[in-house]
Amino acid sequence: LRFLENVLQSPVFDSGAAMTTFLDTTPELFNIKQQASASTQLLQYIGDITVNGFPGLDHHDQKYYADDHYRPLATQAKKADSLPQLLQQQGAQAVTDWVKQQDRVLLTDTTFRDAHQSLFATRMRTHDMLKIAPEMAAGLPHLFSSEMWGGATFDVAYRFLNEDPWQRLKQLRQAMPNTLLQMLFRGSNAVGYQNYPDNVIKQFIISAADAGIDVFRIFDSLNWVPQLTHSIDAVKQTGKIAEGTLCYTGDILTDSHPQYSLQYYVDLAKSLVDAGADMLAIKDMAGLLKPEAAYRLVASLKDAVDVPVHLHTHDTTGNGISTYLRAIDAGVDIVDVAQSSFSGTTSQPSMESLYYALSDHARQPELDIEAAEHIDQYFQAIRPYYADFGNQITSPLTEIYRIQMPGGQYSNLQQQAKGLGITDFNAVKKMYATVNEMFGDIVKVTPSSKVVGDMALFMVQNALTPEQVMAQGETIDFPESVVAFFKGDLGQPAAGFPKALQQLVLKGQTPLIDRPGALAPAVDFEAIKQQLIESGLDNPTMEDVLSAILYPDVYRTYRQQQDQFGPVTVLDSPTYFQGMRLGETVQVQLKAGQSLIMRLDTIGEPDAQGKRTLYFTVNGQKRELQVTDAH
Ligand code: 3PY
Ligand code: ZN
Repeated sequence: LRFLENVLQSPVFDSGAAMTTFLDTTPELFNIKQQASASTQLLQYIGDITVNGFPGLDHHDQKYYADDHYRPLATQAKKADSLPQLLQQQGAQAVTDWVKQQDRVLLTDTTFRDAHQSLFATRMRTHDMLKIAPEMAAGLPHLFSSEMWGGATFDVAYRFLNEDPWQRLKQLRQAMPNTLLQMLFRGSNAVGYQNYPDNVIKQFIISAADAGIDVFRIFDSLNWVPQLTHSIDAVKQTGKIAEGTLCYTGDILTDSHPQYSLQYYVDLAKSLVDAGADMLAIKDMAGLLKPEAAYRLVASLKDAVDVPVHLHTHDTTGNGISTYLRAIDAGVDIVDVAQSSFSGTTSQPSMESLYYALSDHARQPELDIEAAEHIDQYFQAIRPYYADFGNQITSPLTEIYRIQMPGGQYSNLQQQAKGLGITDFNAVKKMYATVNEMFGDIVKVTPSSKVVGDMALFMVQNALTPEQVMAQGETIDFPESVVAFFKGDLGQPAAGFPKALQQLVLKGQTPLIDRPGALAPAVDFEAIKQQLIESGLDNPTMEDVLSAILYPDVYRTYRQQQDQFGPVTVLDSPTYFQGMRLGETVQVQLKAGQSLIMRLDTIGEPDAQGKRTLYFTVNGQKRELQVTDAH
């Protein structure tokens, strides 16, 4: 055993130099080789981040994080009598019947999905979720669901966190057996930004359901029902819960947006229920739904349809809790909240605040408030790890009532503007509202919101007014996303396309009037699988195939990074995002019973090629590696 330990820790062994004959004669040690090289890969990753900083962040001295003193409560997730079991044993209708019988309002916790998507560019790592998930499952047994997957979490996991999102889903499924797991599904775009053929959408739903999703919140970025029905159908075939979504835009309290009247939403709700939706969601992605509007909308929907109504808002405009209180008076069944430390502004309202706002109210949610507050202490402790990804919004932005920009888009667009050298973000915001009018007042949510944002940036950058666009449009080379939108690639807006602008943008191309997903040829999954095998992946799963279809480049880069950096998901977040400081010791658990204790001893000066040598001690053995200093 000692011999093996020595072999494992030997830098010669680890470098691979002594590997070939050793492994030829002892193939059963192959797993040990993987373990040994994992330490090299991790050191390489840590070395690179230590010297060069995390991609996209300013490189600064590593921060110190206070010891959080957070100690998880001893917990045991309740396995029986919970909603996942009800769903599994009796089906979706049994769950929705149960929801309708509840007098108290139910809660969905968005902390693992929308909250960090909207506050910290979707960067929360699975490592930080898994540490608290069992306590959430046990301490919050009355939740309707945890929204923990979908939206932007899928590509960000691969792109920036070196994580497999499917793995996250399976790990959380295991950690939260008594909680319904919910995802945000872009009806015809799945978790991507473009339309995909029907067989891809259907297979994605099947694979997500198999991996653990119970509730699919399905929306279309133009509220175009034909793009929702196919996904609703696919979810129903899996036996899971299909939540059909109305994206809320305009203002039903005024006649300033005549196409988005109360009647429009009621008609939309009826169409979604007719299409088979088990529940309805009102998705107020920008925080436009004012308290009185919430009351009228929820009351009208409850009159018009017989399925539970689930309300989602963002607190961007500052009135989230008031909106929920009025919706709760009108009979809304479920509302979306986040743990306090990840709530407010562009995120959802706070779970704990809502609980107290409903003190002495007949519909106060069933919640162990002290358990919730204890859980929130954990999120308080990890929030600083993500501060560098924050959107700098610290207070309500009431101008959003006019600009109508979704919570998750604000900071993205700010970054895009900066990247283009546009310093006056107020001009971009104003133009965003102008472009919305030029486009015929459309629903703005991923991906339609990106089209409006791209056009606003384009017009500000080129100092174009709407009049100039209309006068000079034939010679203007419009952004790609704008051309795709006017071609009908995202579907059809409620009031159709403004014809004159459409002609200028399309320059003779014929627009689609049918559903793009139905027209696109089916993807050959077997052929993609073969390509993955040829690219060196052993036994690709259907999940690998889907990821390769949705995000070919991102997925390829992820796999290259995996080969280079190995299992970085085992690192704690401060180490993952900022590397190590001199003299620091970090311990990681590679798997049960297998730890690495790593200390960074010295960082050498760059040589003539800009390479620095870093000296570590790993499990008592000296190690060194070279990192190119990119500065
Ligand atoms: C997403 O599509 O990711 C959203 O959160 C839209 O609001
Ligand atoms: Zn949202």
